[in-house]
Amino acid sequence: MTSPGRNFVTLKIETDDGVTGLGDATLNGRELAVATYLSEHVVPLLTGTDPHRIEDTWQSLYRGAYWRRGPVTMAAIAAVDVALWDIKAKVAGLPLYQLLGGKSRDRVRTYGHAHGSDMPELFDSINARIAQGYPAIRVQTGIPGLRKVYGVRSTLDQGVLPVVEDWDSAAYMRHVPAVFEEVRNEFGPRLPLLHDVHHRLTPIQAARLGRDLEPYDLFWLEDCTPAENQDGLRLVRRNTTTPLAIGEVFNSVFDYQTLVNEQLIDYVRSSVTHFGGVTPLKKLFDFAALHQIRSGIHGPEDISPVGMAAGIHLDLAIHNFGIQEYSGYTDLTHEVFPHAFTFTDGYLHPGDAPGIGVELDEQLAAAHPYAPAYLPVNRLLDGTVHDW
Ligand code: EZ4
Ligand code: CO
Repeated sequence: MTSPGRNFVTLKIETDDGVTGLGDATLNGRELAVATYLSEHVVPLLTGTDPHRIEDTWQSLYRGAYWRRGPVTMAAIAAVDVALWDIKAKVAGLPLYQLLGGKSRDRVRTYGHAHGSDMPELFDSINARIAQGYPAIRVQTGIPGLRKVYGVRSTLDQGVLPVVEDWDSAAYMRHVPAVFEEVRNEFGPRLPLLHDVHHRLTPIQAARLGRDLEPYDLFWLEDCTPAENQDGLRLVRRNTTTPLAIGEVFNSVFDYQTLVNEQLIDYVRSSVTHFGGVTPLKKLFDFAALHQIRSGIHGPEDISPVGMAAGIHLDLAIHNFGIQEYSGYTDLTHEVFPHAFTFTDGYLHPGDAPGIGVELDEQLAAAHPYAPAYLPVNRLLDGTVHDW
């Protein structure tokens, strides 16, 4: 575990030939649970096994535990899976994307984050992202009467207890369409715009918001409602043509079954790190492709450069790539995880180093130890706990 700005959990597997592979097991706010799951329950099972049997290892960790799915289990399995793909690709002398079928495109389109408590601050933030070359931008905004721009957390917001934020869905729904109207008026029709609702609306509210945002031609509306109720998305889908993206908190293909089979969404948001690795995420993307659904891998700064790199290899290789979220990292994080992937003019490339192309500076990592940090907790204005 290391905290060069925020906490990351990294697994290193070494073969008896001396080849090493890295995997990301970071679960924001619950890091110690995954680290313990790995050290106490997974590492002893791996010692002495064949590192080339990736599918078999995945199945034995998933089925063999008896207790299936769940973010802790799947982040732990993901770390093993990615480390084994890293090893296999290094032994082959190829960048991982070559083992996934080779490149389907030359570079990987990303979107960046813009947010502001008011319009001038938001416009400055969008302009800063455009100046960095981002070809698409997620727009989040302050809501009059609420204290903070929601769904946005500062990198250094570490503390022993979660910060409490406030929320009012009605005020949000009144305000957001007007913000997008002003953003379109200022930046024109061509800039792809995204927006993250962060699971805060009911299906009927989400349907209404999607409809109200149609004139502003969003690239996607994300996590419009808590989607463990997959059936609820039927109501949203029937009532709006705004494209929908869901899945950053999902950890299994079964979380998507209705959403994909009935084509209720347009983008699947899972990351390598929280979905059990490259092996199951490739299967999800192939399943999604049957229904004209594309990828939109979750790429916040709480996925380590190891998990990010594994995702970029997939982005380059799969046919039904949509977009990759990328918010960058602190300078120190780049130093702790020296990497072959590049970010140039808003586009990522995994690089051509053998494996996934990320190393770990263990000395520097150790100099920045784990520090407890939590995501905020959200409450309605009367004090009721709400989704964050
Ligand atoms: O709040 O990853 O789309 N991106 C997001 C993220 C999440 C964090 C939670 O750990 O919603 O920024
Ligand atoms: Co999100």
